[in-house]
Amino acid sequence: MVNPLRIFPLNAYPPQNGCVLYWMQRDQRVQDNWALLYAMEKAKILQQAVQVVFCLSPGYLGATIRQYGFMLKGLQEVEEGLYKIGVPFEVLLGEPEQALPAYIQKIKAGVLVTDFNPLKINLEWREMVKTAIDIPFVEIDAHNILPCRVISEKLEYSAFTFRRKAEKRFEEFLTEFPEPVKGLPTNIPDKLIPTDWAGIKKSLLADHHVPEVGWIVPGETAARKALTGFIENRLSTYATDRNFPERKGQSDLSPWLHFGHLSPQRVALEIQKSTAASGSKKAFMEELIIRRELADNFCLNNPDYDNTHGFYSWAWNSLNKHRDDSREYCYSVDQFEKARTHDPLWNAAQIEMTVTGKMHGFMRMYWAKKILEWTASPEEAMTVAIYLNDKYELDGRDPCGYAGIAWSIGGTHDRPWSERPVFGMIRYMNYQGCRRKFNVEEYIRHTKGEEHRT
Ligand code: FAD
Ligand code: FO1
Repeated sequence: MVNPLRIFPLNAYPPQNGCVLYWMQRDQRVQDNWALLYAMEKAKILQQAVQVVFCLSPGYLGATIRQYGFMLKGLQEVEEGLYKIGVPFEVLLGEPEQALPAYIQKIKAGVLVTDFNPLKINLEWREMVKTAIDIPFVEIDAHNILPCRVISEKLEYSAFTFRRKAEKRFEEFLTEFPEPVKGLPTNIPDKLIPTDWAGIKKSLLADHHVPEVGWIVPGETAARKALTGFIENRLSTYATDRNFPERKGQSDLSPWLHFGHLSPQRVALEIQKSTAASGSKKAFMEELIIRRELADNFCLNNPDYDNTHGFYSWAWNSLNKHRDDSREYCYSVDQFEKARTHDPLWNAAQIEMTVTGKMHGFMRMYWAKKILEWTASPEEAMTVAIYLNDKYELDGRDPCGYAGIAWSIGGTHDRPWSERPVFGMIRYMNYQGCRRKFNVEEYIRHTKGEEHRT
């Protein structure tokens, strides 16, 4: 059922007599989840039960209550959904390398399955758990339509090189999901004893100053509804409207994709089935598959995805050459954070992000490039951009974010442009350019009222 090319064994231990445990990390959903489907397939062969565990790290990459609140509500729906198919779910508090091996001993798990995540912290968790267990440990790529480790064995230079490899394998991997295996042994209680979600939320160290947002409902059900709504109402105008920040032209799916409440493969399958204009379908698939999965390739193959050492040499040399150019404006992280620059357009984008937890995709490029222009060095620009992006964006702490910020500030996946002060040959964007492209006043007015996010 699960394409063997999605399966990445992490050790060579034979299965032991015990349940198949799925350590859920990135793909926090029951539907359309290759890692869960694999665990159930394995359990059927071994005639064992399946269990699911989530290790809740109290301070994950500086996440605030905005992101944790969204995630925990999604996990609550996962617990209910798993119960309906006879699969127990448990949340372990603490770092996985401490909590998980003891839990595996306690429940006598016979096989450990997890999903794929190219971020350094998740790769480190996986390596530490691997050394502490002696049962089979398998990673399943449930997040990419094209399994990241298979579609390319190296760091791809650009969307062009990645697309060449990806497009010819869509057929092979963009398949419908099978029905989950039925009739597994189960030791589920006849009444769901829910996790103490309120207690867990209180126990988090997360910064409570970044409030949760109300315009988006977490979880699988809301995500599927949003996908249907996007396809019915906005997909046909996506190719044109998505680059007009004053319009509601994007899908708004990224928070659910980031937390795995929605499978990108499900999105692609539904887009494919739709009768929307092909130009818009093509434009959307380019972002959803090529751009998004190129970001996973970038993070898996470039450990410096979050700093200037990860830049291409042309970009690094060019930024270095202009390192001492005078900056017309130079702002502190606090001035950026409080949207106190001289530029009303930049400030509007910052306010959109801090208030709604989601900045428009076009504005993210402008926003990050101005941070390069208005900080003392590319290193400081990367630190400020990642800090603000991950503190306020619902979809922060994501490969798409690290790739998007590296593209804006370090020319990653981009080409050299004509040389200029501070930017060197990094693609430049400015206020006049935005005025030529879209209705800047309308966007600024929008973010003041935030009516588009109610
Ligand atoms: P849509 O335009 O509806 O696109 C649908 C999906 O396609 C997105 O959800 C995303 O999964 C993918 N996608 C779209 N554009 C891109 C892109 N440029 N790169 C990779 N995937 C893309 N995305 C995040 O998920 N988290 C981030 O923290 C993040 N930070 C960014 C920072 C900067 C400086 C830049 C330039 C881009 C960043 N992006 C990030 C990528 C992109 O802007 C967002 O994915 C997109 O705006 C999310 O909104 P949407 O789902 O409505 O997008
Ligand atoms: N993944 C986990 O396995 N455990 C966590 O406690 C956890 C917290 C968390 C908080 C904010 C956030 O944006 C992501 C978080 N993740 C956590 C990871 C997330 O599920 C994704 O795997 C990664 O962000 C990769 O995109």
